Amino acid sequence: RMDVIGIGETMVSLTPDKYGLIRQTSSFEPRVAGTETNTLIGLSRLGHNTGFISRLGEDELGAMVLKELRGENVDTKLIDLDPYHQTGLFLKEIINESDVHVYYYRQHSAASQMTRELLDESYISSASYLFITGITPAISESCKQTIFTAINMAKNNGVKIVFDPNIRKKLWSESEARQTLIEILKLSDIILPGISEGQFLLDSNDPEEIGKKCVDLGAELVVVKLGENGAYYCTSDHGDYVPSFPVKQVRDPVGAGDAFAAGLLSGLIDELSIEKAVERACITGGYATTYVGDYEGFPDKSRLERLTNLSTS
Ligand code: CKP
Ligand code: MG
Repeated sequence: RMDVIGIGETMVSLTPDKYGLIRQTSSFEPRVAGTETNTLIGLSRLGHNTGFISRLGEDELGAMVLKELRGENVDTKLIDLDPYHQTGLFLKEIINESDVHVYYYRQHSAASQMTRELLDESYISSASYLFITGITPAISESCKQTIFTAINMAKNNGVKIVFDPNIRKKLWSESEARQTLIEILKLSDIILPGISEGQFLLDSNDPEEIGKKCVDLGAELVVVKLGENGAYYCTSDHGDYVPSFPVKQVRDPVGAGDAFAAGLLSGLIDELSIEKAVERACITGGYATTYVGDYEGFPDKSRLERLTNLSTS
């Protein structure tokens, strides 16, 4: 049995070995990155069973992604290899901790060629949660169709839909993004927006109002990410704020949202109360920013235990 299955695109990212403009670097560090696998890796490190549905180029970068996912215990059975299209790539420029830029080289990538034929209903139905983000439907028309088909398969089998809007304006037009993501919001059981995403999709920057609007659209749980201010969560009958995990030095904020999703789902799978699960999300999300790399700093079980004791003592 699977706990969480994700669908999306995982790429290789190249980051200059020191802070500054890309043009000034003399060497890059290669890493593996992609929002869905970041979250799945976070969950696997916490002892949960995860699987990823995707397409990779049959090339060296694809081999690197596969090796990494297998090393992190993410099931790769439903990753297709494409002999005609390449694995996506992006450059990550860190000027300083609060000024980070991402440049994609992912057009016509192997993942963008994903079609719904890749989906296997029995695989999806074996999971408790299907983790979706707003990046996959932005990659291509066939990826968008694949996402909606996967959501249907999940819904037909009682698998809960967890949705992180992750809006990437570099990948599609604002109007298409808004229309598609609102459609997915309506199909989601758990929604994890940030404030800017609430503003873009629901015309509000108030966490409580964003939460209420998502619940009105049908979500059973909404957790609004507030960065250094923690998070606000709500269901149809209860809502509250949870403080952030204190972080001494942020090194790279990219991936914090994915770590947050991993912590939350881990807490729910472990049957913690919603409040405790959101606390876990704040710990994993905050801690992840102290490492360079999208998921490198995600805690494993024993580190999470130590961090949890720290945050409650
Ligand atoms: O919202 P986050 O900073 O948690 O997401 C980061 C990921 O998938 C990163 O790994 C990158 O590859 C991406 O989002 C993306 O496609 O932008
Ligand atoms: Mg995000």
